[in-house]
Amino acid sequence: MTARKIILDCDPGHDDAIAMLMANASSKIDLLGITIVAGNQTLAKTAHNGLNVAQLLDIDAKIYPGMPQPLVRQQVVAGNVHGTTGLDGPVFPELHREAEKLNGVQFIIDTLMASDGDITLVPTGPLTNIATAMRMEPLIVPKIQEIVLMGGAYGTGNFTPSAEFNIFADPEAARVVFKSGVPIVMMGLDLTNQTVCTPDVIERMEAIGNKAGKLFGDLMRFTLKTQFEEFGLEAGPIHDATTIGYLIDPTMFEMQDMFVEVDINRGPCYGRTVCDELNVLKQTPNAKVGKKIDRDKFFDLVADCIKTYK
Ligand SMILES: [Ca+2]
Repeated sequence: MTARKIILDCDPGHDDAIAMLMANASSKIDLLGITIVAGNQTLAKTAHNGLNVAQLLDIDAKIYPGMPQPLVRQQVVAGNVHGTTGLDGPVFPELHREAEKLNGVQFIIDTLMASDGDITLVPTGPLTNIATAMRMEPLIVPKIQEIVLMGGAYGTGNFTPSAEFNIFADPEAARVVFKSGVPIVMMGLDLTNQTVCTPDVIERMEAIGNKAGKLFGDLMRFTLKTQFEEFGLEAGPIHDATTIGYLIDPTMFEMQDMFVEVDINRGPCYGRTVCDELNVLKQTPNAKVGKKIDRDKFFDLVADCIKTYK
């Protein structure tokens, strides 16, 4: 089997960092580049965090910062979950790695246009970079093999009662992406909240005894605290890493085809992914929506990825 070519588009972010770790580790994934978007924190901070993680884990893929602001709405960040740096918890050595000069949006366009239609986009932050790329160069749309994203929910949101953070942070961009016609895999909160990383999981990963295991522990020990304080969750889910898990082993997941639309009305449902779970609208589905994940297999996979590091 040839490795799946991907561009990871992220806003690191604790769970983004685990997605980077796994994407770099797996022989089933060919990580072509990492584009960064504003989201959990400002672009300056998410880019800095991405570089820190890449340097610590010796990730060869280049880092391309993209859009610093959402398309239309005023910027919101998730300091409540990820802290003031956007990646509170780990202490990183002095940063020597530098970001690329080429804008992340242009990297996405150039890479897709030069491709044979065999590249998957993996967004784990707001969809600003992806929507901007689609608007700047519509010819990329049929070139995208699939978009495997973390965002949204068919049940309850986590930033408003209706909306999940990534979608709420740029609902207009999300609407562009969901209407693009590109096949979408949506890992929403309904699925990702099943990946709660309890203390026994943290101890298991740390016991692997390498820098990746230590990073995992430093990250997830911080989110243990914030997830309990903010959401009453027993520990932090690793939302974003489910996208990489799906690309490595889709058999761990139970999915359902649904028609999904993003609400951009400025009412209480702003940023909601309206998912037609019962197919009452009789529309052609535009997304495979995650419903269940085999948590044990998922954490076995995370451990396997961590073990590939020195
Ligand atoms: Ca993220």
